[in-house]
Amino acid sequence: MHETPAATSAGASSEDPFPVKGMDAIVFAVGNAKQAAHYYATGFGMRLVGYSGPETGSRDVASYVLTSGSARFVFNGPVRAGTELGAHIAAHGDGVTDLAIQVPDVHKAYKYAVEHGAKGLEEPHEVTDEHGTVVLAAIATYGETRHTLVDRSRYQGPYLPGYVAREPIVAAPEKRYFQAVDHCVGNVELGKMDEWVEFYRHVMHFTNMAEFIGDDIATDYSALMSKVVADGTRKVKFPLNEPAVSRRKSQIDEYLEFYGGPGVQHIALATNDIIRTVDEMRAAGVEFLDTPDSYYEDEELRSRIGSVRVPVAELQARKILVDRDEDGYLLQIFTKPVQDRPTVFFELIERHGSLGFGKGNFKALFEAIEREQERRGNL
Ligand code: TYF
Ligand code: FE
Repeated sequence: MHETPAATSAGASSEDPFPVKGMDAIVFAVGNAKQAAHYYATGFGMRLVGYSGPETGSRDVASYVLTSGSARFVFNGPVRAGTELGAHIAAHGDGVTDLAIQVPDVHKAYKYAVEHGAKGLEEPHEVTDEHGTVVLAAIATYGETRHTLVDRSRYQGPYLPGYVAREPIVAAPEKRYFQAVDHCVGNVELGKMDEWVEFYRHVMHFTNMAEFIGDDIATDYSALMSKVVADGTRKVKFPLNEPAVSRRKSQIDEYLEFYGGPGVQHIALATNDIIRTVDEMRAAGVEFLDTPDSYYEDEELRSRIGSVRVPVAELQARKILVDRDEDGYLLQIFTKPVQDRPTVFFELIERHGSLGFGKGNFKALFEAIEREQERRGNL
C-alpha cells in the first residue's frame, strides 16, 4: 500500500490516537489466592508486594500482588460464599480476568475506545489514598475478559488505593526469573479471530504483526489459526487464536470447552537467562512441555538456527526451543497448564533480536501440546 506524503509527515503519523505505556498487570481469578501467591513466589520467583482483603476493608475478595521486574500479577480469590468472583471461578476455573494496560491519559483512551466500538464496563474515575491518585476505566474484550486502562503516574503506593504493602512470602531468588510480560494470547471461538483482530485495530488502533498461522499451516498440523496485533511501539502484543477445522480436536477447542468460552490462553514472560530460569523453576516443581530429542538432532534445525549463545546440548537438556528469523533468534519454552483444567499456561522467552513468536517451532510445539491433550483423553 502506498502512503501519501501527508499521511507520513510528522504531524499526522507520529500522533498515535491510542498511545500505551505497557502492560500494567495481569489479573487472575483463582479459587485460593493465598496458595496461588505462594506458587508464584516459589515457582516463578515473584515477590509479594501488596495485599487487600477483609483486614483492609475488602469484604468479598482477597488480592495478592506479586511482581518480577516490570511484570505484575494480581491474584483475586473469594473469601466467602456467594460472591461474583466465586461464580466466575465456578464457570471458568482459575484464569485471567483482566489484561490491564497503562495509558498516559485514561479519559482520552476510554473515549477513543468506546467511540470505536468497545463496550465500556467502567467509566473513567479517580481513586485516591495517602500515596496519591490513580485513574482507572475498563472496557470489555473476548469472553469475560476485560482491559482496565490505568494511569498511575501520580501514585506511589504498592498497587492501587485500598492495598497495603506486604512482605515477601519467601526470600527473593538471587536473580529474578523474568523481567517483563512479552505477550498475552487470547483464544476465541471458531471464525471469530478476524473479528477480534479488527476489534484491536479499531478500538486501540493496534496493527497486525507479520507473524500468523494461516489456513495452510493450520490444516497440516497446528489445528489453529493465529494472528498478532500490537500497539505502535510493540510494548503490548496480543496474539489471537481460533480453532481450525482439522482431523483432530483442536487444542483451542479443548481450551474453549474446559474454560467455558473465550479467554486468555498463555502469558509469555521475557527472561534474559532462560537456562537458569528453567532450571530454577523446574527445581521448584513447575512442569514444562517435553520436546523429543529428534527436534535437536534434526540437521535442518541446526543449519537454520546457526550459532546461538549456548550449545544446542544445553537447550536439549532442558527442552528449550529455538527459532531464527531475519532479525535474530529467540529461545522459548512452555509450561504445562498451571491448573487442573487444560486452560492457562505460560511461556518463557529470551529474545536476541527476533521480534517473532517462534514460527519455526509451531510444528514441534503443537505436537507436544497434542501429546498432552491425548494423555488427558481430549483428542
Ligand atoms: O504466542 C505465540 O504465538 C507462540 C506460539 O496455542 C503459540 O507462543 C501459538 C499458539 C499456541 C501456543 C503457542
Ligand atoms: Fe507465545
